[in-house]
Amino acid sequence: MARGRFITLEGGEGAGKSTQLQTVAACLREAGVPFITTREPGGTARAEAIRGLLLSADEAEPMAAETELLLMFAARAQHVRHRIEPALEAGTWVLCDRFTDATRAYQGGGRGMPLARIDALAAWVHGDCWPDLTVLLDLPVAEGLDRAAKRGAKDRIEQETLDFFERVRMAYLEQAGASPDRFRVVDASRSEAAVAASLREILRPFLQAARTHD
Ligand code: T5A
Repeated sequence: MARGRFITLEGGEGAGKSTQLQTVAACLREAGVPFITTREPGGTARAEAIRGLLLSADEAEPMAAETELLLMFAARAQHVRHRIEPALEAGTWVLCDRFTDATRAYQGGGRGMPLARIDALAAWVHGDCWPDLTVLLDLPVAEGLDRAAKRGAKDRIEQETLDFFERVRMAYLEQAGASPDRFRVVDASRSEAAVAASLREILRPFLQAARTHD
């Protein structure tokens, strides 16, 4: 049986990942591809519990950058072992809201943790289980934060500074530039419909190539 394909959506706060995950899901459904949707941090019961730790603010004991990085990978280890790998092995496609590229952008670019350390953790936790396709929804930081703010209270990471999110954006764009075969960058400042149309354009040849290779 052919291994499933692994697709991730990435981007800064409020970029529209959750919204556009539905577009990708609709494309896969129309193509008759078996798939699951999931997210990081999270995706399994234990990983969702770790997400709770990561996103809740506690001013009495601020989270150390090292703790944050290790918790991201602790959640990812559960997710990869119990959800992502079993699905891919069963021929099911995995559509995931964020993965290790987010760690490179947020903990690497945003927090300034050494990329070599992040890459070593990634190699340990998920080996060569990297996405086959990553769509980066890119938009100016202020626009994304405005959109996210309309949704309500900010979580711990959303309380970061504008500079932090500018570094995250730059780190994402650098990663996309360094891996052009895997990344597609989409201008996410346009309407939901325009962004959805771009995603459909990206997925058409990807689905065709997957059919040819299987
Ligand atoms: N994190 C995560 C790390 O630091 N390291 C890691 O390794 C990982 C995996 C997770 C947090 O953890 C951090 C990153 C995050 O800070 P999250 O919930 O996954 O949190 O991520 P968020 O970015 O916070 O998710 P958001 O829900 O804020 O962003 P989305 O999913 O990109 O945006 P979405 O689709 O919910 O849209 C936000 C709002 O904008 C509207 C939507 O209707 C919604 O109201 N919208 C648009 N408005 C106008 N035009 C468009 N084109 C729009 N598209 C959506």
